[in-house]
Amino acid sequence: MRYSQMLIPTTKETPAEAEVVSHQLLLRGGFIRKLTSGLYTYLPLGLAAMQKVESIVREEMNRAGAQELLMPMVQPADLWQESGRWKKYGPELLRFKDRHERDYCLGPTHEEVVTDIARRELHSYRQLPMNLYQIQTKFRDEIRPRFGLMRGREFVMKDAYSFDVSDEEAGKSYQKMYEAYTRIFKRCGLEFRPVEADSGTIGGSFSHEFMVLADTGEDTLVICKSCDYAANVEKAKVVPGNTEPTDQALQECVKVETPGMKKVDRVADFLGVTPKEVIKTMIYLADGEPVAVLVRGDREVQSVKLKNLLHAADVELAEDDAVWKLTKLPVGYIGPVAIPIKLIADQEVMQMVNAVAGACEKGHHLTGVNPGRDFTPAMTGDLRQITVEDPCPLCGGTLELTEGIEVGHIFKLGTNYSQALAATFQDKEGCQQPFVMGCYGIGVSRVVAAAIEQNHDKNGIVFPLPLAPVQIIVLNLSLKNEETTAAAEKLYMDLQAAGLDVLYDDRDERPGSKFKDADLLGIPYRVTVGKTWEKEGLVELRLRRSGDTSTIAYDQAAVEIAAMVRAEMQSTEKVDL
Ligand code: 9G3
Repeated sequence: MRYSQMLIPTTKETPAEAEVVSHQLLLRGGFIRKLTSGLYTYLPLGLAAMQKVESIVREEMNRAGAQELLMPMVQPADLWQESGRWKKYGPELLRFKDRHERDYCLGPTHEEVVTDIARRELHSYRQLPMNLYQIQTKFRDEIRPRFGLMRGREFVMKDAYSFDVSDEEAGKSYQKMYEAYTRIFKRCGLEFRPVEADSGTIGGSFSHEFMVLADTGEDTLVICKSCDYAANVEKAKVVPGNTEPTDQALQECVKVETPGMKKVDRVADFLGVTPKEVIKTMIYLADGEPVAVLVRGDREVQSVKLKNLLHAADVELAEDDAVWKLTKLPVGYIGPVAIPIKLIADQEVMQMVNAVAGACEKGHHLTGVNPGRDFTPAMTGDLRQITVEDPCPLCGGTLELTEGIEVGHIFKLGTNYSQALAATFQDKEGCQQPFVMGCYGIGVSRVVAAAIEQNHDKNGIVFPLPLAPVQIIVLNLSLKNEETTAAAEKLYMDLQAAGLDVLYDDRDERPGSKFKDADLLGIPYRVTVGKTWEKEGLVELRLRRSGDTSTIAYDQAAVEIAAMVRAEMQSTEKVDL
């Protein structure tokens, strides 16, 4: 490709709306342009980078025995009515009517459509296992699209769906996808961790997220320094501390005046205890119902754990005025004793002895509160946010918290969708059985952004070679000099003939701005044809990641550089699990 003829509108300034580095660099590098909120055009180099991700995904999915198909993006409402999800989703599901007034939605995912294919075309256990996948544009009407390709409303997803005769066989399909994902993200040159995840509302009983570690990730992970345990904090189980039963005598439960003391720390200070000895009572709305959630004073509630324990579709912390309106309880003085609403306690609270808690009376707290004697929760469970002080649930080692960008998510679906859509196959005994399914997603466009989050420096992107839109850029620094230009052009043609993706910078620009653009675009290999060639017949090679530069005799350059690029590509393709 000749730079002078390409649409690569690089810019020096950083657009104000771009908050994260990948969004800034994708805009500055002329890789994407915003059409409107959450909708982006992939300009030529942006599309080329995304297609590198797609081809790695396609190779590994095919290697795993999956078959590629392409389903419609527009989906008829009746399939979603059959699965019961038409009403389940709010405005995030973009719905519309066609000219015949029939209801449709833009596909945010394709469980219903693929299950409909299965029920029509898969009839016998002999046809199983089967894994069908597509790489396709999805639409989810996010309320606040931001971070460019990281959270767009329209995005490119690889979504795969497996069909098996039994849970055991479905486990094998799941494992195959787990391994394929590991290969995919390794080949993309990403530092990632598979983590146990909360399977959320799609009802699967088991799932793993694949997280690219990066500070701007929207998910918080807990990872162990000693073993390969990793989990989304929404799911990470807390090992109950083995607090030996204290021999403390149980005090009487006494009401004390705590005027204006609403916060745990203030009450603890005022009463001369630590927050660890205070029971914190938070009022949540679980599907609209108020519940009182108890955690130790120095802990935080993990709301996804609460949601899962209550099997609620939605839980949220009640605003202060809602608390008063719904419960007539004085915010800041709420406690578990004689409270007129459902009590849910974190397991740790039940070990507390002689604790402080709100008295459910303005300006008053209780001391000497003992769980089991003074209150009995309707439910107890692991509800609190894990901390780095907690031991690794697997090996007891030290935990650390880090941010991650979810680039993949795989789920065991069981028979949720096959039962809802009466999608069955005939088993060995001739009986009709519902397919046991799994579904597997990769955010293809998000992988490009995540790769940039993890691979950039002050000069711009540092593409991992497998994802680079072009592998080499050839800079001609003496455009006016016919010999130099002829040499540069020949080198460009030879490198292209060697099968490499080459960008030839033939623009009439100063060397400095060519160097800046090559760095900004993150192109792994930069070859310069200029003075050094004119004087000594040498070209300069510079590696973007390390900054290492070397000179190569012109007539060896194409062969040597092609060999280097091929060698590096092969090393990324050889992935041992
Ligand atoms: C919707 C809307 C948004 C959604 C969904 C449905 C997420 C929805 C979960 C999945 C699960 C897997 C197959 C590929 C991998 C992910 N957001 N999910 O089902 F209607 Cl508006 O999509 N699907």
